Amino acid sequence: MSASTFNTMRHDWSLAQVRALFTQPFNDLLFQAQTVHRAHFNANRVQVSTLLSIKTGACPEDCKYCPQSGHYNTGLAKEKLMQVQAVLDEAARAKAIGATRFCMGAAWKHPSAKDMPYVLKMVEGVKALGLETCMTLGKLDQAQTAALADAGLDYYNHNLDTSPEFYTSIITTRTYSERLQTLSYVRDAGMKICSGGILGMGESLDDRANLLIQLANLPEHPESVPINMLVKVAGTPMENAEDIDPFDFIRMLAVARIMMPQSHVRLSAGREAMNEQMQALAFFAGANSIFYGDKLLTTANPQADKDMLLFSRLGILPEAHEDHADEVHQAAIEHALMDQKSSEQFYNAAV
Ligand code: SAM
Ligand code: DTB
Ligand code: SF4
Repeated sequence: MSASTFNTMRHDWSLAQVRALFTQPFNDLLFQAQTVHRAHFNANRVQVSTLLSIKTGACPEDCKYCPQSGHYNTGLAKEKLMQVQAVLDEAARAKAIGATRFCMGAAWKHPSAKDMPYVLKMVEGVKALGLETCMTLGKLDQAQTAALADAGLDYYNHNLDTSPEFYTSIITTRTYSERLQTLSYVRDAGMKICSGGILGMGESLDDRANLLIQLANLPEHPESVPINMLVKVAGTPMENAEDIDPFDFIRMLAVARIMMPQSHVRLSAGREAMNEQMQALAFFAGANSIFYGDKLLTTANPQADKDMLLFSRLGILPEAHEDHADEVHQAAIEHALMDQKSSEQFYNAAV
């Protein structure tokens, strides 16, 4: 491996090059990914974000993986846009358990003019709590993007989800180029981009490679790259999708880390179906962000205490944020450890 393997920010990846990354022996890939990771990050820090669904269900889009699509009957109770104060209460709770970023998601095709003022108040309020702010509201126009940036939104999450080639088998109500347009508005407005995809929808290795090529070949890499493992929800067309080989999922994280060396790669949805060993391997492959808190948007996520305990056993500390002292994280870890103290003997690498 040359020095340029570790330090160059490339935007010209070819399919052949990315296939070669994916298909090398597992240990070679992980070694390369971990080496790149260490050149850019503290390998023992993981960023923690908490998710909240601020508007749930009855979405007009037809994303085949999604429990919130109005096209499928998943038994999900639909809810209106939450009250601003209720969102701020949840954000304060997330901060108290050690999250540094609060991500608010809405099951919309795009925000409406009537909803925008409330959404902007949520951004301002969450920011005032000293948390980083992230929203995922669907497609944006330029004026909405500018308004969110003015309100202080740090990150906008808008996933490409899969390769351009496979995309039309998954979603027909929004085009790939509309997604790229929204990302370009977000970048132009000066916000950070969070964009990634989902594995386990029946995509090929080339689809995974082409998704990463789309992301890495953007003029600037997304600062945050969520890699989700499909959460199979009954009632969606993907409820019986075949399980992905866990090693192939780890390979995806490792290749994302190598292609976007300075981005946070998030081990996102699907952790409920992963054991601790797999999650540890994911961190070794260069994943350095998780969704933290008992719920994703509508489905379950590992208990916060369980995550802190895993961090502690691995000697990982949550990544600090300028407004967020390490003491908050330490308190969350100690709380998790106290719960375990009398019941188990374990090796705590963090103390
Ligand atoms: N409605 C907005 C949109 O799609 O742009 C924002 C919310 S949407 C739920 C955000 C992302 O969640 C999707 O792009 C998809 O990547 C992810 N997601 C949704 N359902 C999922 C599932 N069952 N498993 C894994 N990821 C999922
Ligand atoms: C992302 O990439 N994953 C998150 C977030 N961005 C918005 C959403 C995961 C949703 C999983 C299914 C659910 O809980 O509804
Ligand atoms: Fe709607 Fe987003 Fe779900 Fe697609 S992923 S159905 S746009 S909530």
